[in-house]
Amino acid sequence: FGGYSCEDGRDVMVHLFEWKWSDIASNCHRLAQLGYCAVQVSPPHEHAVYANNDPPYPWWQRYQPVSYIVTSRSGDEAAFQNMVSTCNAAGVKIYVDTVINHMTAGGSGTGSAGSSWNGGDDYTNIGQDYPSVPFGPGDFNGADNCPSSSGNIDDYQNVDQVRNCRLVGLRDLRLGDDYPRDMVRGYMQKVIDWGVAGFRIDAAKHMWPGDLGSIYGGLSGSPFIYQEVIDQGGEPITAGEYTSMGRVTEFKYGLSLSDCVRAANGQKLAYLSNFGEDWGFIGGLSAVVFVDNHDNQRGHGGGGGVLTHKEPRDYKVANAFMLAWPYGYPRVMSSYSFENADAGPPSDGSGNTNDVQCFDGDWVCEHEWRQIHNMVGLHNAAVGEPVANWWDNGNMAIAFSRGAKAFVFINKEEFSVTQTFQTGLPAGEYCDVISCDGNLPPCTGGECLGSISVDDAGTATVTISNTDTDPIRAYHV
Ligand code: LAG
Ligand code: CA
Repeated sequence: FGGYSCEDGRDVMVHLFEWKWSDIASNCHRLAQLGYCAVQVSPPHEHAVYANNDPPYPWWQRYQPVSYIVTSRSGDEAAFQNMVSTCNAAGVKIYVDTVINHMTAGGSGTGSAGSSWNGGDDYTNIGQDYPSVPFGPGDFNGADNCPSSSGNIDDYQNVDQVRNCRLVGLRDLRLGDDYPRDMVRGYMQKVIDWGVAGFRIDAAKHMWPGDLGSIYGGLSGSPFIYQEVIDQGGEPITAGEYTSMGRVTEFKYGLSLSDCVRAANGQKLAYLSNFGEDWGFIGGLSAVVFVDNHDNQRGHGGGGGVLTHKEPRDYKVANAFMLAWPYGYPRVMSSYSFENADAGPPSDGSGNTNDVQCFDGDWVCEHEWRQIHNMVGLHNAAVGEPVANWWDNGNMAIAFSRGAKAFVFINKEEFSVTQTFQTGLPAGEYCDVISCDGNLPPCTGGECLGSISVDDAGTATVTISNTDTDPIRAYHV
């Protein structure tokens, strides 16, 4: 399940967080043009609806399943199927965010498809009822296998608690049993049969690897699987326990990269010369990497310390490095703006999500920033090429090539840096894709800084001032 197959020349996924299916469908041709391989979509299953929360309709209600009916805030089953077929026709894969560790919190209500739900008792498995699956009390982990007195996960050093007790009170499915496994497998197979290409497995750390292996093993259609395991060190459960079954999110990557870009916690850009396994990360061919995700950009899910769109200059540097560097399968985040960390997507007063309008002040659309999507182009042009011609000034200025296909220079010093580099590139003229719209002359658009000439020896002289809007230059064949 670790392999992903992209259309030729595309090798990056984008997370269109909280987008409606209709908006994704109408954007898929554009995403293909920008070089994206796949879209991670928000959870499509029926979810709890918290109209009376403050703020109402929080984003995290979608991480509380009510049933596996595909009707959510992003749209109904017909809209979902239309998105999948439209994107497949454009050569863009759909990856589903798959919430199978748990159902809702306590309380009761009506889900996004109109199903009733009841989270039952807070300490025991009395009263749990999800009739549209259906799940009842016997389908949840409980006092027999969850060793905490509250029924919740109180101690992340205790593996049985982490996997059998309730994550922030969410009713924890008994995935050691056949029936709950069959239900979640049925959901996954249903969307595979509609054309879905892969799954992000939410909260994988909270499920036993053997149970997940059993669920995946019953699927037909060879989906791509990547598992969310928040392993930032210091806990008994590690990302490596899951790599034999699929890829795994490498949470150390975005945190470490953000530190290097900010010169925080004793880090610096020069240290990135061996970024990857040497830093204690899982193998690059097992990793999904990202600067930030929907959780940690707002302080959830091991959050804090990562760069986000709220610090655009450094964020572009971090994304440029990620997309230029050959480690892991990169995921670009696409956000909406928020002040309150719980706030749902831009919507009307009844919680109906607005149509996406990039750059309208609500939808941030990082994946449409020239500096980011042009680096997706560089990433795709350099696939398979090793890092070469590494240069650094011992501190906050670095440069490297990807074989003879691409060359990148970053200067986060407080002063201008001019350097004659071995670029690795064939002789010729190249546009800077950070500031220009294309990679070949005539160099136009954006804030285009013009072309560089690479001579017959492969060298070129490049300057980045500390006052440049973006302290990055990037060139590729
Ligand atoms: C994940 N990965 O393991 C998701 O990436 C993450 O976004 C999910 O949590 C989590 N696992 C469960 O699927 C999110 C929010 C939580 C939220 C939860 C359920 O980060 O804050 O909890 O979804 O909606 C919310 C409240 C909690 C409350 C809980 C139960 O924020 O305060 O205890 O609901 O009522
Ligand atoms: Ca669990």
